[in-house]
Amino acid sequence: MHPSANRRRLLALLGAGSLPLLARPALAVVSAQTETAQQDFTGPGANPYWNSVGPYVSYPQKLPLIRLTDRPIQLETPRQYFREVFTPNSAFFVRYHLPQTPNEVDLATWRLRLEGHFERPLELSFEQLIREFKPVTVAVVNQCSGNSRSRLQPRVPGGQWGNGAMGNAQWTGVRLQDVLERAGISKGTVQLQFEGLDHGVGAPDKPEARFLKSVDVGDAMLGRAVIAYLMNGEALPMLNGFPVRLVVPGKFATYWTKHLSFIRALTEPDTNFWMNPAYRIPATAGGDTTPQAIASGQVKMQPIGAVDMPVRSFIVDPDGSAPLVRGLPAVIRGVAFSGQGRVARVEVSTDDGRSWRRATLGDDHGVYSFRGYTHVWTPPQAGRYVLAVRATDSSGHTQTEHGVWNPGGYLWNRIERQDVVVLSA
Ligand SMILES: Nc1nc2c(c(=O)[nH]1)N[C@H]1C(S)=C(S)[C@@H](COP(=O)(O)O)O[C@H]1N2
Ligand SMILES: [Mo]
Repeated sequence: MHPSANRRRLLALLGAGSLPLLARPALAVVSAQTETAQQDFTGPGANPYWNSVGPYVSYPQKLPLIRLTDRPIQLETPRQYFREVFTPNSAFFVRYHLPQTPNEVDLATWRLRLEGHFERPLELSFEQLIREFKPVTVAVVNQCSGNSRSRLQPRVPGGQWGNGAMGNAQWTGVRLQDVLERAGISKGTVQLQFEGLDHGVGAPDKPEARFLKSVDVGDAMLGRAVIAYLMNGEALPMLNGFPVRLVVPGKFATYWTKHLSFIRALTEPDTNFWMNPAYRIPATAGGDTTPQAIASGQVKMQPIGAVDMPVRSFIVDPDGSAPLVRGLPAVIRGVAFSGQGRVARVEVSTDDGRSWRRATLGDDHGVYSFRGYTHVWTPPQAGRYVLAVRATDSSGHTQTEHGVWNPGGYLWNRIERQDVVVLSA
């Protein structure tokens, strides 16, 4: 909608009597931008839209989600599904790199293959995975490295995600370590490579053909990883990796191989496109750099798997779509998480980050899960307010006003904001 149309509607809602308040509100922090209506653009700006802009499209086993691209399939989860701490399977985001993704998998013939430099190369059926290994369940956030990429300034190429390229689920499966022990990693193995059933066109050594991710054998992430066959207590949706996927607590989703069917023990480091140059971040504090530094060619890069996901928090309600009322309590709520430790504290601001109040945390579902929070706020005056939220994790990391920049558009975790209008009763 055109900004001035939005503004007219807003003025109609406020009524003529409130006009002076809108122009000069007592408490609200109003900049030249925020006094006009919300911008109808997802990208950088004072307070961009929460989700990306795109059509709502239904795919098999999915509610209408926001489509970024169709080949490969990329679907973003709309904001309202984060009212729950566990993201419904039917609303869980979808991200692929390759256009040909499986529509069905025959469990009678499907096998998880451990091949390459193992002492006892293995083939495991779905039934063997379920019956022969001890099941574990973990609550873990799956977040795309490029979640919120549309916020970066200057903008970078890649999927222009809003905040909905993430989700939290209870994952049930078997420890990767238990399966690896059965095969026995031979001496001289340097990395393990993971591959699913999706593929593309062209020669098999081209990035368009296969999505391959590898991890050093000594990497601690392998010890935490789970091969999941249930998601929130049900079979995985096809688009989220049926029949099994890798779950890597604390790490970005690029390592969470869907339809996991091949685990390869490699004697040489994997140099394929998806390891290098793709999914690399500057080896700087917070993965932060500048376009100038990148242009100079002096920035050392490393795989994004070298870091754990930074702490983030989100405002789910209020979402700015309806006014609040002066003197009536409103619940500010959302979710927070960190790959670097437990969520220790969530604070809410109703004055654009000038002062902060501690929010009440919801149930603790585990270190790597979303943690819900609520804060009841009774707006004292009519006007326009800017809400903000910031989380701190148990290792002392906290969100700041700084927006990270790197050429891949990864690691965004700036303090989130939401504009709200308060009417007099
Ligand atoms: N087989 C396969 N697994 C994959 C990918 C892929 O393209 N193919 N993409 C990865 C990336 S980058 C992301 S963000 C997550 C997305 O998981 P989801 O589609 O279940 O939300 O899957 C990961 N696992
Ligand atoms: Mo991703």
